[in-house]
Amino acid sequence: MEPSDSHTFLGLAPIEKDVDVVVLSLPYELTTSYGTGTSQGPNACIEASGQVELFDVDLNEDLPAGLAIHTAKAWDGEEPTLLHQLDSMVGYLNPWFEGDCFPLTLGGEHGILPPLMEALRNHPRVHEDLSNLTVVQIDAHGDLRSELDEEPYSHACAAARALDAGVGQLMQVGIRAFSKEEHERMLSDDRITTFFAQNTQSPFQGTEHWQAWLDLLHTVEGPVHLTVDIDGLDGSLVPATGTPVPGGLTFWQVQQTIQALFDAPKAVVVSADVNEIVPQKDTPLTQFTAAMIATKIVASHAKARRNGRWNLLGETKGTVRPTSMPTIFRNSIKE
Ligand SMILES: [Mn+2]
Repeated sequence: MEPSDSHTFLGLAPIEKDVDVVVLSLPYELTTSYGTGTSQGPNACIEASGQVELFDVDLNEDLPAGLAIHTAKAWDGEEPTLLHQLDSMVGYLNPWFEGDCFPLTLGGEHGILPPLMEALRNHPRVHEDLSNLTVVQIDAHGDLRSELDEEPYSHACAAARALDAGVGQLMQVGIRAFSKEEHERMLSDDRITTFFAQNTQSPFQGTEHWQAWLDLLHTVEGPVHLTVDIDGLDGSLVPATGTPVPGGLTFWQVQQTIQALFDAPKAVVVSADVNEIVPQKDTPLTQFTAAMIATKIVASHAKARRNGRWNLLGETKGTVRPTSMPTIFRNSIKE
């Protein structure tokens, strides 16, 4: 499959000016530990989205449902070091995090989360203080390691770095592969709430645990970022992802999570990402599953907007936005 920028999300006609939803691509791959191919993931997902049904039964309308959805040109990723890449991702994301549109970012490995946090820090609803932000994480892994192979910005550390950046609350679900260090952090850091797959997927008490998760989402307040590592789904649904893991969430549990979060009366989901997408070659199942999730996110945003729970902050700035090259990550390392 040749990467190309010729596809648009959902196969929609390109738009020229006002943007309600932007689909951003971070084809970033540095530290995926097992599989390879996350750098092709965003494009494969966008291509697969052309086959997704536009009607969403919960929205009761066809997408784009009156929204102008812009598929932005992918981040080019041409930087000499990891820290340059992280800064460059922030520079790519920043102009879309000004509150005038809803950014949906496709990855790329989960290492895109720290740059997303830096872009969110400047979001007008976050007020330069990430303690105002809740991150909801669907994942097989805790991503709470302090480092992996001596690399603190590994995908296996993404959630730990988000907390280090100052995130107020981290709510995790689907979690079933983690180290002792991560488990201890889950139990000791009172900003973290973890719902383990061992409980939510139990054939006996699973329903109770699942309902408790949905009830928790209903209570979320303030700005939220939703990060969906597709390996949170059962590995049978996403066999090509970097690290497929058995025993995961069903497709419907992920849909319910998205719906419950966007429906939470006191929360505003300000951005979302779907990551660890890898194009599958024998069948497009992995990228199609990712595209279905991305589409559900956009439909749920459309519904929140229709219900008056997402208001434009400032004037929309069109489709062409200059990137920049901040020095946040490079400056964070003291030699
Ligand atoms: Mn992850």
